[in-house]
Amino acid sequence: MRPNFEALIVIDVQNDFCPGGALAVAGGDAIVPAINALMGDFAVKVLTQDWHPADHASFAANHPGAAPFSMTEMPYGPQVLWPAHCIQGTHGAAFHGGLATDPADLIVRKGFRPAIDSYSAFFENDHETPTGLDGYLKSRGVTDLTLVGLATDFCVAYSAIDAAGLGYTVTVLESACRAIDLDGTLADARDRMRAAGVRLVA
Ligand code: VGL
Ligand code: ZN
Repeated sequence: MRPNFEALIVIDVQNDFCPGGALAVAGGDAIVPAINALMGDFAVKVLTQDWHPADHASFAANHPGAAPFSMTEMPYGPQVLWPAHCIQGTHGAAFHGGLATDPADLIVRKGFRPAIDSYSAFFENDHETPTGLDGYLKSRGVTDLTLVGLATDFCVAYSAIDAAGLGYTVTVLESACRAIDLDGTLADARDRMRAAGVRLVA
């Protein structure tokens, strides 16, 4: 068992990010057995859940004429317009059925404010509005994080970079992650993670 100062953060292992889902990540379901095994190793285990209202501003369908995967400008900066996904209470928003959710200490939902997307488990995309996860981890004395889940180049990378900025020692276990990889976003995210001091482990 790992020491109490280490936490496993499982990012967005939800049906919509798995094959057959609305924003499917290739091989998204293949990481589930490895994540379940890791849950047994860590004393502190947190799951995150992308959790959007149907009128969420990150959905292309809520921008007349906009194509999925096109870009728009939000008050907080550029934003990819996604196919509608992880709508609160739907099957797509539920965790993958094979994921061991019972061992989790905490489930953090994010992206529930209609006007702001939230890739990171720590801050929304305005980089200011906190989710509360930092306070939870610090109050439990956690200093070291291992991140796994979906998608490497969006929610995992944003979470890892924010975590490093908040002072955590951060490892991303890439074998237990899968990427969306829109036109080079994976290579870019790996560079940005490394530059932020995140340790990338195969
Ligand atoms: C994610 C795009 C939109 C993710 C969430 O979990 O990486 N990506 N919402
Ligand atoms: Zn989302």
